[in-house]
Amino acid sequence: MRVKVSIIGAGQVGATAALRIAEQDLADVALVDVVKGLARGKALDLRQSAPVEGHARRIEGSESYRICKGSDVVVVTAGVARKPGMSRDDLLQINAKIVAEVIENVVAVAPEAILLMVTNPLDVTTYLAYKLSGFPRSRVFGMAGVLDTARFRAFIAEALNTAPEDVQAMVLGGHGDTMVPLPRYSTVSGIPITQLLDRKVIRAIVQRTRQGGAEIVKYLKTGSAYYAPASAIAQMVASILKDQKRILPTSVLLTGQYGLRNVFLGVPAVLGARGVEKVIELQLSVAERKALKRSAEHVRSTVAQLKQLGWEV
Ligand code: A3D
Repeated sequence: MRVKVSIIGAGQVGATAALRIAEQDLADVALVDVVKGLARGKALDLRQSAPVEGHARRIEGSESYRICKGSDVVVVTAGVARKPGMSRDDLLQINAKIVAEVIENVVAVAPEAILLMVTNPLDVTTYLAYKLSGFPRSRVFGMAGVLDTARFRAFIAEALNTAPEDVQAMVLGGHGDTMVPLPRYSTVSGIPITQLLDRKVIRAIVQRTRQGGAEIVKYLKTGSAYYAPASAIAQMVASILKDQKRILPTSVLLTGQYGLRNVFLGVPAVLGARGVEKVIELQLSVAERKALKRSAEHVRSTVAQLKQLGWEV
């Protein structure tokens, strides 16, 4: 049986995620974008790389959501990305409107799909998608933590001159400056990084991870990161479609875990065929718990802004 992933938004992140999903032979891909011809053109280009790349994935593009029918997973990347000097929250007003339109269309054609949100501000658009879709919490969640931990892992590997994939790490919290990288839960081939790097170096890496997105925006000027975000999307999609049950940091609706409820926040979650199958609760120090609470408050204040803008969510 063929599986299908729809990607809404055929921009930098969406198109690169389509490429990774097809080339990793994970699923057929349907790309949708509101800009006429964009998704069709990119899908056609991607299809023409198939003979050389050696996969037989079907890749379609359209302005119409009809091609999303029967999707197992829908990845939402539609929206505006940051420019230099902007925070992710600055995107709220415009991206909330886009996400609302997208969700209405997706629910109509793919009511059984799992929704993976990517549009920023991530934890807030995921909350909006959850409310508007009416889907259960296990089928609406957001990608951010896998990217944030990938950045953390890459910087640790560079500092130690070691293979990046041997570095495991954990980052909790909202996708923004209040994220909470956890050096205590970060290891290289099982060795805690606190035994390999001195405190000052770890502190600098934590800070660079927090600013990881902005550092790239500053260089690119006209947009934000997309290669690593697309890798993170593909990893989460793989865990779902192959029912791998990987434990990946995911923005999920908390229902009392970590002493928090009614807020989407990055926490370790088991991702499998049913979506979010379990949330893992880590033991946190007083400082870590406080930082996570601060992060939750930040996400809540952005949701409150959404309400002030007239959204009944
Ligand atoms: P970009 O290259 O501009 O692509 C966005 C695409 O969305 C464009 O092709 C638009 O035409 C399309 N679009 C806009 N409105 C609609 C609509 N109503 N329906 C369908 N398509 C529409 O941006 P990008 O791909 O670089 O980034 C996309 C989003 O992902 C932004 O909001 C980024 O901030 C966000 N992002 C999040 C992460 C996380 O880790 C959470 C990482 C990278 C990017």
